[in-house]
Amino acid sequence: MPGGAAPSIGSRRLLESVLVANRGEIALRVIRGARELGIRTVAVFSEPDRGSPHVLHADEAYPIGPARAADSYLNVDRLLEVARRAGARAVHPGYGFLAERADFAAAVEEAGLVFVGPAAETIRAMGDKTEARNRMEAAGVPVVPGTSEPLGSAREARRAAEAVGFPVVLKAAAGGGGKGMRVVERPEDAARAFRAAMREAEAAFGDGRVYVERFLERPRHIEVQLFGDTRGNAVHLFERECSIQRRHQKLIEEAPSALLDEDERQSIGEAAVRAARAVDYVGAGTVEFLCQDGEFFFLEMNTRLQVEHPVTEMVTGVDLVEWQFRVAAGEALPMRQRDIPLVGHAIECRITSESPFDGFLPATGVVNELELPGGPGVRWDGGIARGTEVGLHYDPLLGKLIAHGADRRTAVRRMKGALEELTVGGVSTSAPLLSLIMEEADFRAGRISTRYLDEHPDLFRAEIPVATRRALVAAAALLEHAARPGRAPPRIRRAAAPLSRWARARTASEPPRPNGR
Ligand code: MV4
Repeated sequence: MPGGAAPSIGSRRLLESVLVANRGEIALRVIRGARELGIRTVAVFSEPDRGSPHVLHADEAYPIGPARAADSYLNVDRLLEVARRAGARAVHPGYGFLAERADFAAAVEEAGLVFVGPAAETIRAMGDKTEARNRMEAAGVPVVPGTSEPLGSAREARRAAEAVGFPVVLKAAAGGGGKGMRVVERPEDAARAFRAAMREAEAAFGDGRVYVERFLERPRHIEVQLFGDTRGNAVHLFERECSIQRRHQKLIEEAPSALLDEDERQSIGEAAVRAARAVDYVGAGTVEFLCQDGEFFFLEMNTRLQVEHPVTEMVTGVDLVEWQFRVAAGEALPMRQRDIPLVGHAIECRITSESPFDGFLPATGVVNELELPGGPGVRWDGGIARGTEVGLHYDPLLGKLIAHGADRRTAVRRMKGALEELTVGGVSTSAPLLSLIMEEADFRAGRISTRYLDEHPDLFRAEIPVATRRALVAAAALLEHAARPGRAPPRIRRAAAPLSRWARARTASEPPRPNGR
């Protein structure tokens, strides 16, 4: 096996250059991975992204249109035209946008370029959730009890639901990621729910096929990172716990899961490898499982690198983007299963432009201040810089904080510190909520499920809206100091926590403190 060696002569030519068909933090991550291998990088950007970090750090960058994603990052013809003009040999889709569009993968291959990802046919097959279920079941991967074919009628829906046992969930065959799900508690509701689910699926995906699964009421979401190559090898890189999410948007991810023992870890990993082999998987992929009462069930296979891949990188030491490029160049996987280590614990917090204490309202603005944390085990994967304009055209993900430590407690402590150090000025972010979660007792004890946020309303209740709180804290500090000139300024650090901007606010006359605080 090549293990760490440079790509062979042939491969090196094949992947001499790559077009990165994405923006923000993932574009930058892919550029960094390409740089490790000496691959020339070609970035693309929409009008508002002209000055973005991913544009700055690529070897070349080309404009592809206005802000609207449909007119820029999703414009396949334009992307392929740039690839041709720049002489790129490969296309990396990142995640989101075109990453799981089988027609895009096919168009890239037809243009004579290498798609850094699985075969178009694999993307298509796994995009059809009933086909995915059937192929996994045939491969001996446990699936949630349910129907293997889409339902033909409301009458059939009720019969199927009764056979599976209530509660059930109706899902769109073309769906995924929670879109178009409908929970049904009683037989008499099945027909109406079926008709509604079909209409919704038709409207959302242009494909009204709906199937039924038994509804697991308090599951955990555990997913396994897998990797395959073109030579028939497949391995897993252990699991990630992704239960803490809101409306199917993950907030916090960890590796490994605090709730699996070694036997469970091994069997879920082996199930994921069976899933990979069943579809001759090439490249980076993820198998999602729902876990409840010591059982796990296949949910979906995601045919892309995922946002939360860094926690896997931190515990295995593997550069997953590097592996993607090597596999795309036709190399064998750099490691065998038994040589892949699992060291310590890693946590990722997603820093999004949202106001968590105002119902997660999308936040906009100009990043006018940016201080990034450091220290042992702390990593920042971001796509913003001072001056970046955050609008409403794209995903709210600004970047990710990742903390690694010898054990979960250490990782949590480091994450808490990193969140306190992080300053993003000018745009509200998820950071203050994440900071509260790092101190919450159930989270600290690993008592988490997909219902975690619903079951902890106090995380939101105590909070005055961020902007108001900042203003109040600052005003109080100034007033108190003005009333007592010559005295030590007020200790506002604790009152302002976890809002680190004000935690570190100083008045002009404050004398320096010996410990730097
Ligand atoms: C389920 C489920 C319970 N039972 N399927 C939501 C996202 C999509 N990938 C599948 N989802 C679910 N499917 C059965 N049979 C509960 C969810 C679910 C969920 C899954 C993972 C993470 C968070 C979730 C939040 C709500 C519901």
